[in-house]
Amino acid sequence: MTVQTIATTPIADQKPGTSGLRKKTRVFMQPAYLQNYVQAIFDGIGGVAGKTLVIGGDGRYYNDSAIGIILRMAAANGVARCIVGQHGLLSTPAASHLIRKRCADGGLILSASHNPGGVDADFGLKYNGPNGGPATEAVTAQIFARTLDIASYRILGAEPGSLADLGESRLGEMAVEIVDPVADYAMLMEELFDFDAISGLFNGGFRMCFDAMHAVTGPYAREILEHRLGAPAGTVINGIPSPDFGGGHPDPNPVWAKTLMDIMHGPNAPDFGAASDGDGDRNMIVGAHCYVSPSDSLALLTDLAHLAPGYSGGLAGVARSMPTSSAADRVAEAKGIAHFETPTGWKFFGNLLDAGKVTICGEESAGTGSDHVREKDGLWAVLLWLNILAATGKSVAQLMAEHWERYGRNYYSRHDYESVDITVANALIDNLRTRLKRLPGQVFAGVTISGADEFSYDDPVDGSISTGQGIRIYFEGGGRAVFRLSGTGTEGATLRVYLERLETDPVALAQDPQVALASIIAAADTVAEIANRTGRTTPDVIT
Ligand code: G16
Repeated sequence: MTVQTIATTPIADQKPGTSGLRKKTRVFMQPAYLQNYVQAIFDGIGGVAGKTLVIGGDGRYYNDSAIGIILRMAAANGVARCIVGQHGLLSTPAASHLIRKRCADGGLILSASHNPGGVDADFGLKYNGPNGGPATEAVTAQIFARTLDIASYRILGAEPGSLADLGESRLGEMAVEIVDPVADYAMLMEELFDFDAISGLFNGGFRMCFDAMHAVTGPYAREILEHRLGAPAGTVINGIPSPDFGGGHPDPNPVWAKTLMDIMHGPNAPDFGAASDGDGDRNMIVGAHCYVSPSDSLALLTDLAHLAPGYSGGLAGVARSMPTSSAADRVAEAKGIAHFETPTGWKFFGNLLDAGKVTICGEESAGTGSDHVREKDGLWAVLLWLNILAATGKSVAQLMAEHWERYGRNYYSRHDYESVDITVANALIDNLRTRLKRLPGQVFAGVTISGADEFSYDDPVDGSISTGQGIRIYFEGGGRAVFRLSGTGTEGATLRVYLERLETDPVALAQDPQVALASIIAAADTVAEIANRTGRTTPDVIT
């Protein structure tokens, strides 16, 4: 079997975003596009000769073909072993777990997460390091630098075997091990949670609906919820992964998971609802007639995680991304544990988790996870909620009402303006940036600004500094608006506006967040000149 060295030239747009490289599928399918990026990863991490890599993806269109190319390139670059999920499937948290469990040197995860799949939709690839977590900023920078001076890539002149057959085969000198994508992950969940107590819930008639959104979590949720925990068949809906996610948008939020929201707000609603995204790392939690925002979910899990066996010793600390509400901070303060505020991107939690400074992390973008892996983990969050529901015997609505009574409620919402012209979006952010110092004291839509800055993060573990991580505007009365551009989109720019206000008045804890935040929303729109600059008067997505 011959190793071919193919001459190539740099491709300009291969700068990774918040979580790896995400582009239109047809862009990835262009000659040499994937190959250049894979070779840049291999070179950027210092070569892969003799190493073990975990490979898998969310099953979207082009997943199998891309894995075939990656395997041939891994073999040609001297990789000793590739551990691959059967049919090319691995959820992101399961891949993170496999890297850690098998002491692999890293992994390649093929996913564009919550973005739609299909030949005319999105594709993505990210590299995770030996700790199982997304590449740090430093490693990402090395990979990107390599994309800019790449001159050739190496590929084996032979096709790999079927991804369907469990077991080991060889591709050139390299071992290819096809593994059950679910088994190890399910075992880990059994170690962390009280499966007997959760089974007891289901045996007692507790009803749940889990929407796998035609994505990778389907097989995991069916095995764990229906087979191991005894939830009735049909508890998992949309449970078979499809290359275009059933034509849907596998983003677990009230807009894209509307089917589930309708079920949970309809007559005879189940006790508990949940959804996960394309690659299984995000989660949405909803009780009967009670949606739980990701920020509130993080706060509640921080408060009550000790009820699950895996966390019975308490938490070392909690970390949240800056745009996430500060609800979890108040829980941490009450418990006397550390809390950290990081930039958007799970990669920023890795050092804190590795150093044992935090046990639980979470983001407003529907991500929650713990030190059991180095990725956010959708099903983990669902199981922790189930464990808490079983341990307390309370409903989701009851738990949230009690939480808000004790800690106050951070009304929270994110407004997304999608496919905005990139120049316009950059100008909007630049304009805010240049006005930051002058904003305090100014009044917008009747609300006075009390402070404004741009978030910058000093990593307390490795001392690295990440600047330009979002514009923060604070309002008198305690409200906050954050402005940043998404790093995961593939079309134009997505402007994200994160809105928050703490309410502690016990009689004002049950409002619609859009109503409770109305003055902050108006002030944020006005100060950033959103309508004037983008021509948009309403956001495309409100969560
Ligand atoms: C990724 C990152 C998350 C981030 C989210 C949104 O999630 O892993 O840390 O919060 O993107 O990022 P942005 O606001 O830049 O679009 P995922 O689930 O897409 O991998």
